[in-house]
This record gives sequence, C-alpha cells and structure tokens, in this order.
Amino acid sequence: MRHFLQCGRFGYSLGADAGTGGDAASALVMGILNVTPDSFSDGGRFQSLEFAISRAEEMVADGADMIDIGGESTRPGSAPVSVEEELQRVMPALYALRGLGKPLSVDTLKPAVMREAVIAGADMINDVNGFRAPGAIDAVRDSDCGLCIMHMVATPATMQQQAQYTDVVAEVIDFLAGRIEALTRAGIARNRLCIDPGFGFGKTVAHNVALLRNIGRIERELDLPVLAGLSRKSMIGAITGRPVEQRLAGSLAGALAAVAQGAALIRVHDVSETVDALKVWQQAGTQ
Ligand code: 7PJ
Repeated sequence: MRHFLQCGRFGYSLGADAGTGGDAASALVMGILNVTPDSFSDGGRFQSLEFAISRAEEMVADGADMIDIGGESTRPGSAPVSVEEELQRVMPALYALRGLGKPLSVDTLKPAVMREAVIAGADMINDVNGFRAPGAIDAVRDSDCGLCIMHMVATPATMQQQAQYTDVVAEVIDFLAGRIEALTRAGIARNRLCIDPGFGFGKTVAHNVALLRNIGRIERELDLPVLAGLSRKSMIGAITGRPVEQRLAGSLAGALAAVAQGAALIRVHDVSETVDALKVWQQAGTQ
C-alpha cells in the first residue's frame, strides 16, 4: 500500500511496494521532543530551550525523520495548561528548529496554538483530540501542513475512566472516518492526513492489543497512512511488568510490531535504538 503524505515543506511516499519485490516495509520515525516543565532543567526557559534544541539535533543525528514538539502533557490525568503557557513553551523551539532540515510537528489540541504554529511554519499538526475543538479545522485548513488525526474518546484529564467499546477496532475506524469526512468537507486535501488509533488513550491493554493487531485493517479501510505511538506506554508496562524507565526493549518490539502490521509512521522517545532495530528487522524482508 502506498500513500503520499504532504507535510508542509516536505512530501513522503510511504509504505512498501507490496508484491513488487521491493524493500520490506519501512516507516518514518517521529522523535518526541517534550518542552514541558517536567522535562526542563533548573535553569529557566533559556536553558530549557538550549536543551530542547540539542535533544532535537541529537534525534536527527540518530536518524529521526521528523520531530514532534509537545508543550502540554497529554498523559492520563494530566492538567491542561493555558494557551499562553503552551505558546511560550512551543514557539521558541519551533522557530529555533526550522533550520534542522526535518519536518516539525506540533502536538497540540488547542486551535490557538495550531494557528500560531502554522504561521511559524510547522510542517505537521498532531492533535490527540482529532481536530474536534471548535476552530481547530479552521486553524489548519489554509496551509499545507500534515495533520495527524488521533482517536480519543474522552479528554486526557478524564480518560482514566475507561471508555467502553463493544468492538474497539470498528469504533475507532468509525470515529476516524467521521473526522476524515469533517476535515475533507472543509476542503482539506486527503494527502495531508494520517490517522492514529491512539494507543493508551482511554483504552485497556486488551483494546490496545486489538488495535495493534488491526493496524492493517485500519489503514485499508480508511486508505490513509497510520501513525502508531507505543513508546514507553502503560500497555508496554502491563505486558512486560516494567516501570516506565525500563520499557525500551518492549517499546522496540512494539514499534517493529506496529510497522509489521502496517504502520507508516512511528512516534518514539528512543530514536537511535528504534532506527537500529528497524534497520536490522527490515533485512528479513518481512511485512
Ligand atoms: C500520542 C501522541 C500518540 C499521537 C502522545 C505519550 C503520551 N500523539 N501524543 N499518538 N501520545 N499522534 O507519548 O505517552 O500515541 S502523548
């Protein structure tokens, strides 16, 4: 399955040439750059910015294909931050990293942040809320930035009260289909879109496993590239019994499993390890 994804200044042909004897499935690696205070050193905003820049440079040197800048933690139970605070965290990093030569994604669910990010030249907007906030679609419509539509039923603050599904895969597909329809009806080109089942967002381990096994079905039914984010998540912890700082091996296996199932983009913390794992795994030619 082949898709073209327009990402601002960049464009990608994604997925293997199935059945042509071409290379095994490859995926773009999106490196996570948190610019939240918990990842900050003690030296205030300037030192935080310096740290973020060097971390992004390191990820690119390690083989990251894009950088996902996030200024608001969307972890379960986390409190929202104000627009002003999120802008103060995200915008300096976005400006500073424009010359990096890789697409810059901004992980936000706030239309006001999307608007500023688009003006500053973000190449992708990654919305865990699926562009459902009033004004979100308007904020991104008149640009050529890529859009990642993630599935989440509740908000990060409430999603611990686990959503109920009768058929999680079908319900995630229905939700994403509705969001694709809303975005394309507004005039947004399909080749700007990628979709994400939202691992860990209001889902049990069984839900997450079902979604992992069905990435290929999600991609086929919606005919868009799938982004998968499993890195260090609680499902890896539940399967391995490991705390968050010991989830590297499980996360690498999760990344390879997601690509094997058809993910075209993977969102990870540990870029160099993921890139190495993908390089070796691809030699086997499995898809
Ligand atoms: C995801 C995300 C994900 C997309 C976060 C964490 C929580 N964006 N932002 N997909 N997760 N598209 O990294 O543990 O799974 S924040």
